[in-house]
Amino acid sequence: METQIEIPPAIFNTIVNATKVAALTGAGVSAESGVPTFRGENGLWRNRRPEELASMEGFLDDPRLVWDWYDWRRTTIASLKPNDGHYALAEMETVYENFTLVTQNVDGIHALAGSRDPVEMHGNIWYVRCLKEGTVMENREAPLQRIPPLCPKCNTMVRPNIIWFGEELDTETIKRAGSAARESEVFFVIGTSSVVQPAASLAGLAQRNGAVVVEVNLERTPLTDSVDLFLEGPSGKILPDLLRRICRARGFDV
Ligand code: BV8
Repeated sequence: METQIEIPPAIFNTIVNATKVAALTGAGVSAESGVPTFRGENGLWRNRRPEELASMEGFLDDPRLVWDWYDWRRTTIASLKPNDGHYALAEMETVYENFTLVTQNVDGIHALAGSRDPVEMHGNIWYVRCLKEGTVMENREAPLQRIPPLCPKCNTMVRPNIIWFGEELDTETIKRAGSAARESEVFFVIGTSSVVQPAASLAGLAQRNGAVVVEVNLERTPLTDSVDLFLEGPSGKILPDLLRRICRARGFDV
């Protein structure tokens, strides 16, 4: 049964007729696949907060504990599948002439659903980086054979190739995310609490450059008061329904 999402006609026309569209996703888009979110009721792990674990000081203080956390997350994620929200976002790449997916998620599930080249702002949990040489390697062991894992080339400990709190994002990634937001006519913000910077500033950047900003979330966030349209509900329901309505309005028989 379709969700009853009310969209003002002027905004709906912009969404239907846009050529340049971008979306920013957070942990909420993977929640319906079973991936724990960060700040929800299950956002704690062994009574530690993500901000403590996902940081260089946390890692250097106890690399085994931090690798246990990542191993637990990797092993959890390895068995999970994309949900209909991921698939709808992948399909938007064919519906819109120019669609860019920007994600804060490190779970790699957008690519599994068919998103061709997601901008992974915070890295990817399936890649590790040698602390000595900086080499980035794919590592999909779940669970890890050894904790902490070592570089196969030089035997030095590796870290997750993920951006931790207090660490700078990759300049190319910031550039891609920034131009996608600046150039978009419609900017979706989906399943994120919109507290982590610099990702949380992308919606404002898009809006200042003329984009209609559409937020999809189970609940209101610090961004909600400033968006053009707030669609309250699960992204795994709302996104497929919205995509069907866009395609119908364009005359496709879906
Ligand atoms: C940097 C990798 C600077 C780890 C992550 C400016 C102001 C204030 C603070 C700062 C600032 N600039 C920098 C900071 C500090 C910090 C920051 O933003 N802190 C926050 C906590 C205030 N930022 C940084 O440190 C960044 N670095 O800016 O460096 C710098 C400059 C020069 C020199 C040196 C440094 C780096 C940030 C990256 C941190 N890494 N992840 C890992 O994943 O292991 S962030 C982490 O939070 C995840 O990536 C996660 O994606 C991200 C954001 O969380 P959300 O995705 O939003 O998830 P959350 O659980 O919070 O919310 C889920 C939402 O979904 C909820 O709203 C819920 O209602 C909704 N939902 C749930 N189910 C559904 C749903 N919605 C729809 N459908 C559903 N079914």
